[in-house]
Amino acid sequence: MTALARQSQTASQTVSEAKIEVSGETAAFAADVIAGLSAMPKRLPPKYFYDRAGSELFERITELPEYYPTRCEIGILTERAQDIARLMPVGAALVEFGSGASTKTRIVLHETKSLAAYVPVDISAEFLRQQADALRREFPDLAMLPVAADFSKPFELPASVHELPRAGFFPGSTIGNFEPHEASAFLRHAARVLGRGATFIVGVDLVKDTQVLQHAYNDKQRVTAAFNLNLLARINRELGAKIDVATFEHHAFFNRERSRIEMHLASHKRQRIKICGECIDFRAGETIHTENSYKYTAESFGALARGAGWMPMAVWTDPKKYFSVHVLTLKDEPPAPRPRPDLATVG
Ligand code: AVJ
Repeated sequence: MTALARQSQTASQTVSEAKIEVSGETAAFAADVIAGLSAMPKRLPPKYFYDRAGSELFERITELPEYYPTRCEIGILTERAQDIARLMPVGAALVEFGSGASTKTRIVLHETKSLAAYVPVDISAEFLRQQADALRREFPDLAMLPVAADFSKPFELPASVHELPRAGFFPGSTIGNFEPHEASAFLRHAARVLGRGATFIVGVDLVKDTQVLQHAYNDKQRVTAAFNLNLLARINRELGAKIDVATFEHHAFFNRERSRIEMHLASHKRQRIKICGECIDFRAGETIHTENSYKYTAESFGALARGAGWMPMAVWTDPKKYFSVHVLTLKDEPPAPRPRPDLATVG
């Protein structure tokens, strides 16, 4: 084979691998959408909010006057940066679960001079690489070891941090997207990843006045509505559906009994939509449940963490007590995965 032929073969292989990758992601999206919309009640996983358009809308949400979590958490981290630095194991690797643009991490990195490495874990490989390059320029003395992975599933830490003590960072109250039992399973998983002696810093949104909560998810400029409706626009863009987005409406309310904000997309009318050849019927007013955002008290989250094998060391809040940052540590062995209730063989 000539060098040129070999070269072109490599090129076409790369292209077809890229295609497989893309169609694999789209196929997974299609399967999750069909499964969710065939379920009763209808639902869609919130992780699909964050395509390019959705990520930009989320950035705008964080700047809204009604959306207090981001401002409150940045305030707490800035105020407590020195305390955080003191609580970190010396020479530790800081592992961030779902790092995004690492905006909040920079506050910690600037203050914690004793860190040896930063391991941002994010599902978006391309964005992760760009962010790591920027961080390398800003923090030339810190080893930047990005890991492209779904942080909620098991993943391997880079070999070069195997011998280092670890600290974890999980800001933004992303933990509120999990059902409480899933949040507990995630905290156990994080304990296994971080290991003995680890410190874990977790941002958690707090239960508060219902009006404040509801306004944060029903902003005047309707950016949150656009963020929610973008899920349908994304289905149209990526799965070639023809959903009339204007026939759906953003609903967000605080479910006090379950202590969570629920977001839904409600169909104004009875209608049938078609996605990848599948027909989905809506009754007038029927909703798609698109997100839960659980709110905890400082005590209820502490109890959840303790139940998952962590020791609560400190909890900080903003002056209005809208948001909390928890510091957890792992004293003993990381917990073994909780045994699943097996179906006993009868007979
Ligand atoms: C990023 C999941 C924490 O629940 O407040 C913001 C997402 N949804 N507005 C949240 C969100 C609607 C956000 N989290």
